[in-house]
Amino acid sequence: MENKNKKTCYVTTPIYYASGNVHIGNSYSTIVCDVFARYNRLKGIDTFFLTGMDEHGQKIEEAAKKAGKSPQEMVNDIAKSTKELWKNLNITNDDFIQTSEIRHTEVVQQLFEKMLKNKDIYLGYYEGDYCVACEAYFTKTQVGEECICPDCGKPTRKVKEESYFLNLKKYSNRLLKYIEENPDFIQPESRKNEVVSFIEQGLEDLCVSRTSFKWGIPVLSNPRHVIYVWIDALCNYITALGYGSKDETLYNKFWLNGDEVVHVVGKDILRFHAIYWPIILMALDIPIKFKLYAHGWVLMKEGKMSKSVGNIIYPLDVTKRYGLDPLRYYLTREMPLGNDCLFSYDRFIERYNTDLANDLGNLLSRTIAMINKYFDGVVIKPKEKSDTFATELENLSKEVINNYNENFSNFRFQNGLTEVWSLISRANKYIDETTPWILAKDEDKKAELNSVMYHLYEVLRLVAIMVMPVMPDTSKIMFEEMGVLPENQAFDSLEYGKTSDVKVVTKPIVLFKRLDLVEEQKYHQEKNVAKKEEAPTKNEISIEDFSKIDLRVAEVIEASKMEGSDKLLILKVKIDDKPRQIISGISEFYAPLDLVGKKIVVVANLKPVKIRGHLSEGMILTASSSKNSLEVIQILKENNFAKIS
Ligand code: ME8
Repeated sequence: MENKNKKTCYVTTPIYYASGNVHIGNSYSTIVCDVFARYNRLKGIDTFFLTGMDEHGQKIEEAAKKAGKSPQEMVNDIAKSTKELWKNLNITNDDFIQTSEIRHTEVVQQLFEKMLKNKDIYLGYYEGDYCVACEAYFTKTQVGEECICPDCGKPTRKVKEESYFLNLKKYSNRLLKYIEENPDFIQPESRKNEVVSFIEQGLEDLCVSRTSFKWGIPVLSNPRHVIYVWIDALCNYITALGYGSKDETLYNKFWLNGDEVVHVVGKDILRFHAIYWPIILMALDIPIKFKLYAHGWVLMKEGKMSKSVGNIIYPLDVTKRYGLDPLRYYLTREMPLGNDCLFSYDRFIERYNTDLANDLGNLLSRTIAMINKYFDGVVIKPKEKSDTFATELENLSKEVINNYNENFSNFRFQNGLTEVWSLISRANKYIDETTPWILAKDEDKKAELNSVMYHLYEVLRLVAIMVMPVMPDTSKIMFEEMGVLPENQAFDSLEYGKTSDVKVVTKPIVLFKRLDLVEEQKYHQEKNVAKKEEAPTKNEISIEDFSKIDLRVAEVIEASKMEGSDKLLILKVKIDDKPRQIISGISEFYAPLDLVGKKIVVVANLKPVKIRGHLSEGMILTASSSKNSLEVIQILKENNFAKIS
């Protein structure tokens, strides 16, 4: 339900790791938050929109060392370029927090001390496997014999250190009760169920300090320890509002007494926000004011974007060629709340041509051209009653406005935009039904023709208002082209029939120039080849090194997905008629059935290991192809089971 009494809104993005360039995946989180913030502001709701950078941790310390900079220098450089990027993407954040800022670090130290004092945090020992890339500890079962991180696939490190622990167990029942009593706390529903079953399996106390590196916030009473990066990071949502500082005005207004607090997170970090963050707040006796919107991932056809596959798309790659609003539109239109969406240039161009160039762009240019041709650019509000088609259009507008508001206030932008486009389509159909070019031939039909122009104009005006949060520049151009009076551009004029007499521009511009799919495909292919050529090869190895590898042809007999893993497949293969099992991280690139019956190449003398409890006796050879995908190397010749190395 839309909360009509809402007066304030606080919306936050995840704070991004300061370890590299922000790609279209992270930009998605920021763009949807911007859409939400703009929408709320346009509705007259006092809105505070926060984003920022997560700057501490071993990964960042190591990246800085590699770059020959101090960690502080490196994170400042990255924060600077990220701020610049958000400006380029028309992001309207009210603040940008860096977790290395004193306004944050000092408060986090105090909060940690408070939890220590209240015995919610205690000192103990941690022994286990640690993944630097994910900044997380894993159990033996999770990393297997091979000590591989179950999340990112990189090797983990053995560590034993004195650590502080956050008592999660103490709060797990209270948290479950909170989730039950607040049905909209975690959205969408499917994600909430995941969280509940995770808590029900039993929470282990969380290790919340490190002694193995320095780049973090020191524990005030024991500075040998730095505070675990997730406690540090999560607290940004309140430190940025001045909580614990001399001036808590923003905290009081937007959190404590605020009407709506929304944390937008990717599904990968839901657990941290849905379990650790509310427990930290309970321990600190701060009210849990927020709700969570967990969105899916922007995926490439090969799976997730990754540097090693070479399929990362940066937002400026897209906006430099196609403009900003088409990217903002594509991302908000394609991603249903909670699910993943695919980014491909083919799909992007299809949406651009269909929705923007054909449906919206044409409706605007045709309407303006007709108003000029038949009425010298002037639109006059008709006095007589509307015809049946117009009544239908008017009724649909009312319905669309309601549904749009309902969807946009609940973060369902895809549905909201689908509604808007249904109105655009109806208006295009209205032109065909009313045939203005025939009406124009009959002097007696002048009033009827004027009415048709008026109705088209009104639909376009409403559309320009509704797309404002998503495509602010486009909406501005539409208002200019149509000569919409300032008072009729505002959200409270989102009502059919507000326009009196106006004049449109003489010559309409092309809002979105149609793209040639073949030409664009050629452009991206050439760009990809150039990118590939730039990619550095790994260090050289000698022929002796290579000859140690025993490569064999194997036939895949069975293949299945490993339960609980997005990446791993379990393959049963036959080498010289002897069966073997091999675990391979190719699930994002191949469906199991694609592989059965294929002859492939296997490293046969790799030491057997257990991966997530499954024995793996070898490795399947794959290579990256020019299409940025990972491909299994396949044998063409039939019945060839000879050793090939
Ligand atoms: O996790 N599609 O930072 P991070 C959609 N610092 N969204 C994506 C995405 C993709 N392909 N890839 C990333 C962190 N994201 C922590 C957060 S918050 C207190 C600390 C988005 O730089 C998504 O929202 O890895 C994900 O949760 C966020 O970027 C993670 O960014």
